[in-house]
Amino acid sequence: MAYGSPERLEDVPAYYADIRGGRPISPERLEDLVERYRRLGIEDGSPLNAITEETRAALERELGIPVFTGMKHWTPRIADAVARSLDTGASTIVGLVLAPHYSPLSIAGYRHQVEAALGDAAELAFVERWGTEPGFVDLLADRVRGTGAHVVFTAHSLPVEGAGDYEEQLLETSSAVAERASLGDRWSFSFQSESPTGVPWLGPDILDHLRALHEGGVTHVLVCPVGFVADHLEIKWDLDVEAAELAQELGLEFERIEMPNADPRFVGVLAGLVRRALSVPSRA
Ligand code: FEC
Repeated sequence: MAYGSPERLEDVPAYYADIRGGRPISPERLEDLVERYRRLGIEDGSPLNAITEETRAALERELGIPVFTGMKHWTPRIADAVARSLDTGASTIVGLVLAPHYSPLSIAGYRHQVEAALGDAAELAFVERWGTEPGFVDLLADRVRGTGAHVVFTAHSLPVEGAGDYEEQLLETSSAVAERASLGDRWSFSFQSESPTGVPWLGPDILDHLRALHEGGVTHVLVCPVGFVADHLEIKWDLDVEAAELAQELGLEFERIEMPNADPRFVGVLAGLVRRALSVPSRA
């Protein structure tokens, strides 16, 4: 399962309405979102949907069992993926989200959609969190090892209220990667992509964090997102445009790691998670 992304600019209002789940939408926020998607180039195709399909197909080849995509906020819907899985006669379904860290405000929503569609038609083995999966930690460590830069690990922020132990999990992944890559103390963590919803969100935000690093004498930053696995709006806009522009203003050298996307090594990590879930169906 993945977050999902609009395929065309005309889809953005319906997509945003789905994310808001019936809560009001400000016309300015919608306009701003359409503009971000325009600049992301979705008129030529959504990077996230294409990468998700590539990952799905590679995982299916690797596992030799049917793999279906279900999107949280767009089509194909999670309910469609469950229906297609049941059509194969499956007695157990593995639920795997392309986001490593659990929170009641994020992964639980995917799980609810699967459970609602599945009922008791088959057994569910749901992989709830996998942020310290050794293969994933190794993959990220290989992308930051040897850098002369200060490494900033990032993840999507969430409203403080109800985030559970999300921040602890993110710090656990970040410190595991830092240790594996022998970064010493040349790393820190910040959140990104906060929305102005009128409630407090987890911080610090990456923009404030870059200013603080600059004031502290850091001159070169390598950003390593740990809470996302693919190139999408939050990477290609929030980091590659917004954060990069601020870094340029500050005179900070700014780089970002390549995302795992459908890298065969990453697909191997996902396959391992599915195999383990299938061998312990009582995790459901
Ligand atoms: O490329 C794309 O088209 C989709 C990129 C995308 C990903 C993503 C992942 C996460 N989100 C998470 C939490 C929230 C919360 C809100 C929220 C709002 C948005 C909006 C867009 C959007 N998110 Fe997202 N998210 C992506 C895109 N997200 C667009 C709406 C416009 C905006 O605010 O900028 C606030 C909802 C509200 O308004 O109440 C909360 C979390 C993740 C990482 C886990 C996951 O992938 O499921 C957490 C990718």
